Amino acid sequence: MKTLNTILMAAALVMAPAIATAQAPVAAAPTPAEAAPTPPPAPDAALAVGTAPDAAAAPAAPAPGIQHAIPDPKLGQPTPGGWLPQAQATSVGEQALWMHDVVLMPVITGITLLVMVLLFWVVVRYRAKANPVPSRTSHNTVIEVIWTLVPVIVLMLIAVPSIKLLARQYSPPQADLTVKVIGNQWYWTYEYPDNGDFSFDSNMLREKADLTPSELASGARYRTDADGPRLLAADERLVVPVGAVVKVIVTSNDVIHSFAVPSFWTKMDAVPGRLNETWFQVDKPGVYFGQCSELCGPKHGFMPIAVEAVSKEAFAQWVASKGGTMPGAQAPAAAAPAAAATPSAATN
Ligand SMILES: [Cu+2]
Repeated sequence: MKTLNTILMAAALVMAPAIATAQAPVAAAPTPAEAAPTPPPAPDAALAVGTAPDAAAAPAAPAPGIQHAIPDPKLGQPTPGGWLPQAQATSVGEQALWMHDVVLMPVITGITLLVMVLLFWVVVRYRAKANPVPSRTSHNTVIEVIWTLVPVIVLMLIAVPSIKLLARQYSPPQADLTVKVIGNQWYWTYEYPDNGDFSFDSNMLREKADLTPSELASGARYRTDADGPRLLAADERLVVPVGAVVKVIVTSNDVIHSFAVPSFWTKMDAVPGRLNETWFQVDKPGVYFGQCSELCGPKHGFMPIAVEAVSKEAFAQWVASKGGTMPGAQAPAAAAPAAAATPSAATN
């Protein structure tokens, strides 16, 4: 299938030299309109690889892409002046945030205050001036039992919700969709093995001011507010169906990267030669941003992650526009009404 795709891709490239730039999608609209709010869907279509296995060299007519959502500044991205964890978009994230806010922070605060008060009391009460003849006490069984048992009890109380959370994070439910995430210096590659094994690269969108005049003249794409915040917007988003359990297989082509999306409470190292697994289930449609979180070279800070959760119908349409298929659908042409065929219709 991979070889076939490569052959079809090569044929398409020979026939249409205009789409030969595989990495950086060519913007369809050459006019650099200042505030074009919606990125043209054409680059998706232009990059679609041939899909029907029995189709001859002729590239299949690409399905139309989807209207990508405009990110909500309060959801799935950092807020100006914010110093608390981002609002969570997954139930695991909510559980983890509860663990942080309700269990860990109060316990840490309480212990710190108690130790501070005790220290202060000892310094004042047992200072040398007030005690010319020092006490020769060296053991107190009651106190020793208390200061051993109380920390043990506190740790055991924390362990119960902590291990529950850990187990939930690392024993995922039955997956509705598998996505393979591959880190590269310095961009991400996303593969959809359940959907005809199509794949694409996701690069950071640069600011208009950072483009050279010749890039601007050739219609190169730059970031607009509809794409997302500066340094977080990507030219291609990792699109997933809302409510579906997404299994994420994480690996790398070169050095160690890390796939991290703060609003999912998801972070998994991408290690060359190794397949790591994590999962998420987004409850709300929207665009969620993350970044590579393992120092991976000079452009480590410029390989953002943009995840878009869409309806099942929009996901099927997006998959078709990428040249993929929905599980159960026979041919890409039948992908349009494929929502019913998705196994992901189960939960939520
Ligand atoms: Cu990286």
